[in-house]
Amino acid sequence: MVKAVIFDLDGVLVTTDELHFAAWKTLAERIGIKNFTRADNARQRGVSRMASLEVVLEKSDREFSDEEKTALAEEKNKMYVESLSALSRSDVLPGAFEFIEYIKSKGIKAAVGSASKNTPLILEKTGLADKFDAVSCGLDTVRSKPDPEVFLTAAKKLGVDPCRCAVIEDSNAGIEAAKAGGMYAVAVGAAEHAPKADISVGSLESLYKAMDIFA
Ligand code: B16
Ligand code: MG
Repeated sequence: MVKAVIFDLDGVLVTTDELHFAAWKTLAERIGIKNFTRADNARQRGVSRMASLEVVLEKSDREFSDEEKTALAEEKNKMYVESLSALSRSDVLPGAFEFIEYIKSKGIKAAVGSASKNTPLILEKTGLADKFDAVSCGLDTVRSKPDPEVFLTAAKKLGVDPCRCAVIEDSNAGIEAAKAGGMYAVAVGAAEHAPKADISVGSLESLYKAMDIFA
């Protein structure tokens, strides 16, 4: 039986995925890449900032030093964080608050497992900060999804055996990370057809509605 649910953040709980895309596209254009697409952006879902930068730089004909890469990642993050200033409760995806309340009412713990180093800021701005028993994010980890580190850290903080945790993810890398950690993997949204997922749903809202029917 599941004793904890670990929620991915970007694309599962909040709509920050569009803000990431806008900031990466602006950066890409600034360095002369005109054809940075949504398909490229899809490969950035769930992976770290530096791994996301590599997806952008693949489209450039020039080489970048480590120092330049660090500066580019900082430049993108500055734009992204500026765009987060307008973030509010209305950016929480439909069904998220309700689903968190639902699992808590069943005695199931809730945690966040996100690659983002901006997780504390995003949780604060969206009114989600006090909803979780534990938060594990890019600030706690050194390895990026599909490595299971971020989810295993969440399970450890919760004091729940990984095999009793379910992960809800919108990225293929995150689904692979959940399975690598021995957890149950629920794919939502963009990850709906992830091959390794245990179950797939269109959104957190549809998952919540399905639970509610059997409550
Ligand atoms: P940051 P998640 C991930 O969040 C994003 O999906 C991914 O696009 C981003 O590169 C990564 O966080 C790092 O974010 O630059 O804010 O540290 O889906 O794991 O919640
Ligand atoms: Mg995500």
